[in-house]
Amino acid sequence: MTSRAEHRVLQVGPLKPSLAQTLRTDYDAVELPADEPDRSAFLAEHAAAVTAVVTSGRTGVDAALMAALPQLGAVVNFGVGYDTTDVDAAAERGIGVSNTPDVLTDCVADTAVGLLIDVLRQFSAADRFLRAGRWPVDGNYPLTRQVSGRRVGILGLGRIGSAIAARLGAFGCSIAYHNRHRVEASPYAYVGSAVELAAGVDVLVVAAAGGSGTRRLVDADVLDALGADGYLINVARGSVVDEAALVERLADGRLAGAGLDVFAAEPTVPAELLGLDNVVLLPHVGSGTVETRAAMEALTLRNLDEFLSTGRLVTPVLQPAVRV
Ligand code: 8YV
Repeated sequence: MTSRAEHRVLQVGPLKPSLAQTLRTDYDAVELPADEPDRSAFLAEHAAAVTAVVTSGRTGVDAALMAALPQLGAVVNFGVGYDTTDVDAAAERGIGVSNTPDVLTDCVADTAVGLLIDVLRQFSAADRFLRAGRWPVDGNYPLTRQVSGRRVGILGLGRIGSAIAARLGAFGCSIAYHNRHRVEASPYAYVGSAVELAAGVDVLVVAAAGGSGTRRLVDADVLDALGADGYLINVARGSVVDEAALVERLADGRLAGAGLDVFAAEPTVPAELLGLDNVVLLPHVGSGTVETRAAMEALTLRNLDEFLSTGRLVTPVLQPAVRV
């Protein structure tokens, strides 16, 4: 057992303001400056004492920063996705990594379904049409596509993918999925590749974890298999999709539409998408409700507390090595 007094907590990257405040006041945390030369001077002063980092999926901790923190024992990540933290480097150094699973599943699944309905029924575009005064001038809004009963493919049948599938089941949608491994207890049809999955559905929903294993899993071939009547929904990470190939196909009609909460280089969104009515674009708000963000904050602090008092993590991606 260690005491809090032996620990220095480091905040890396921006965090929810109430979480950052708690870290400062209750944990005496320090914050890593974003840029050089402040960062080097800061590390010269504090690096040797840092045992725990609190960060988010937006920033993460790379191998170079881990190497600069010789006593680092845990990276506590606010968010379920941890692709910005180098977990292999953490494993080599015996550094634990935690995330915030489960508490955000419902909100992210709700977002996926909301995007799916919006893009097929064009509610956001119809809202713009009405506000622009076009209803009395142009008449009825053009017909859109039915949601209920559609064939949906889920790419990544983890917690969030399963929650999306359960919701869409209530819409009478038929569900198939592709995943790294077949999910034995799943009632849904397993398909052996992303291309095959895309070829057999009307809507492909990306719910796979980000990182090197899924980079551009949805490539030009997958998008072409989805085809001119197909829709793509992405609530996972922009890195899972070949964004340039997606933009081209949305612009020239080789894909019917897309609902996107995530992008390859957030907060930058390809300018070509902004003028298209067949896309719904959200600024990465999947987990962004008062309730869910409070639960994520509480779980982040539970992980930090557990690490500071026992050296273990509550929701580990990787437990810290036991130090003797
Ligand atoms: C957060 C997310 O917005 O949990 C995730 O992986 O992408 C979102 O819930 C993000 O991590 C906060 O930085």
